[in-house]
Amino acid sequence: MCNWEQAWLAYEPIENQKDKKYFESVYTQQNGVLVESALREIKTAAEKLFSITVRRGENREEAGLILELNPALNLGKEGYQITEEEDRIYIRAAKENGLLYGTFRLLIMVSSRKEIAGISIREIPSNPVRMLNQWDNIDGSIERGYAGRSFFYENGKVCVTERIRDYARLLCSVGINGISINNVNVRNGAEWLISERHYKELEQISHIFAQYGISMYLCIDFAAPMTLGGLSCADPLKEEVKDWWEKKCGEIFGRLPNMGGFLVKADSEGRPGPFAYGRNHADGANMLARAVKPYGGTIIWRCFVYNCQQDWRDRRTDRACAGYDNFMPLDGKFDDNVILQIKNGPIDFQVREPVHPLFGGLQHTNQMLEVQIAQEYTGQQIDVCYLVPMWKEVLDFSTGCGKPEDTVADIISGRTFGQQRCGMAAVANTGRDANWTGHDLAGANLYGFGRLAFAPQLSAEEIASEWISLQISRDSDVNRSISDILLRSREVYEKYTAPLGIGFMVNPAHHYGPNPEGYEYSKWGTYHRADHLAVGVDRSAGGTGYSEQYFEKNAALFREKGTCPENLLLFFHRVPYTYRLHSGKTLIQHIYDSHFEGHEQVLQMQKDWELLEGRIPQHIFLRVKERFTRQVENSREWCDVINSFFYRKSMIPDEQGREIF
Ligand code: GCW
Repeated sequence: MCNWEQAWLAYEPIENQKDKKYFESVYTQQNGVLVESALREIKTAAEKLFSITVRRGENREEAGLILELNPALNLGKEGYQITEEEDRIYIRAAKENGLLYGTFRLLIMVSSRKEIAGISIREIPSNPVRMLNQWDNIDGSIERGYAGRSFFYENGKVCVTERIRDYARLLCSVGINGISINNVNVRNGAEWLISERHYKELEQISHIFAQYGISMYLCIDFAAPMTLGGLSCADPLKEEVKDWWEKKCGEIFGRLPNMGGFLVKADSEGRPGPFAYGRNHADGANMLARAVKPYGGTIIWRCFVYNCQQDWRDRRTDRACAGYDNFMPLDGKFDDNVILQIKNGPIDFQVREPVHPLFGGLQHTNQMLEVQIAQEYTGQQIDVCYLVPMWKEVLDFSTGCGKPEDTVADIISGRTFGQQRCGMAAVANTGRDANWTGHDLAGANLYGFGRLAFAPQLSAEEIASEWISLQISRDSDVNRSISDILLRSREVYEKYTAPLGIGFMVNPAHHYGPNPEGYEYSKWGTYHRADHLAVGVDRSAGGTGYSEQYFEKNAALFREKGTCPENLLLFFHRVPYTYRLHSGKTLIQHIYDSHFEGHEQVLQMQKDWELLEGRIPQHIFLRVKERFTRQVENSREWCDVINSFFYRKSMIPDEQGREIF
């Protein structure tokens, strides 16, 4: 018995056996590793769903399910088509990758009780790269991990376990095709992952992922030529450094044949990078890109670059501006096998931020959107916070970059500027907990990320409901109740935490719970500058100028208080407490009201959950119930601390006379 669950691939038995006929016998002429994985999955699923043993048929006439390659269908490498013809289901694709995705899609449809009789669907992924970033450390801890320790590492060693295969199945089933398996902060021994010490285990892991069409990436230490190679510098323009990386890459790609390339955090939060040698990010990234090029490798270079040694007294430097300032001048200077990975917002995965202005800004550079499934600033998998609606807002944002297809979804898919290497990446939320994600409902975020990266047009509702029926219950009333909780959860979280886009106000370091001045007098560049009259930083044209990094269409909205979307008001402006919002309420009254409301809505979600007892598996019921107890406490704390903080600053009483401390 393994000590982890199967999440959305549980394949709970189906009472209605009408689809059983398709699965009694399967026929395919293909026999590559991906089709072997598809056949194994069909066997596992049919056994659990229908209690039958699937036969691999000798001829297509007797089969209910047929997997065939058909390059003429223009489905690309990963697209597929599923149709029913004369009582048989056909999965067709141009490549085995598509057959595997089509197989998972079909199994998920059956398992979530969707109608498959008469099925006719055709899907091609919107984003070429759909990737997870593990922030797992080699000692077995996980940076911003909220679901137990790593299942990739333990005490400095790489672990090869069956759990990794199940992880690969889960990821593949939602269309993920890349994974970086170590933290972007490469330290405490992780530098040595690219050495003989770990190749044997890494090769086994990369082999497992290869069976599911998932390329493996490693995060590297930019200073590796020094740390590992004993050179005196890591200057990307020095011959000996280039030679070192060239040799190293020959070794790595020779030993790990399923390598996609490297993910690099450089000159960011203390990580080494090209700046030390007076070089820029393009110099650094291109040097590595040339070293991996002979093997078809890609360098994914993060844009999370800012001065984390700021002086809080300095009112001119604005962390929000840093990403754009650092990378815009380099547009067009990166090699073809470099992808810039850009966080969804300019600061850092807050519950509400504007979309990063590099989207649309960069027009001659491969780029990828980075989101965080791990809920570092959105409840840490203790508080429920369904993130798909937030990611959809980002994807749907129209950048105004002057092209007809100008949303973030268009740009990162390559439609807008014709890139081939682009897509979506996400910081994973998984660990050794039995349910993988700590909070059971956080499973919806992992599932949702994959689905959305493959098919961004799906709605948050559809994804939630599909996931609930796979992982919790197929009962439609239960589904509706849990969907309701998920769909309001982000708004509720936003209400009881930092108001109107101001961000942070969290406890330093671990980032859970309120601390309005936790980052106010520190070096991290995240200030709200609240005094007795007003709060917020003026980021408009007359302030730090951040609003001017957007194209005029958006800059025009953001730069004025009156047109700025209100949920971002305090991100862009310094606003007096007595300022009237569109609702007619003053800012201070809005803060009080939304915080009380947020906490009350958590109590309501808790009640709604308690009504599910007996209608869903008891272990899931109890685990989530325990999380709600903690969320209630957390939301109370946030509500009281934030309201008291603003009351004490402003001395303006609550119109409703509620207790504020
Ligand atoms: O917000 C910060 C996190 C760090 C993280 C960093 C990053 C991996 O608090 O833990 O480091 O973002 O994205 O690099």
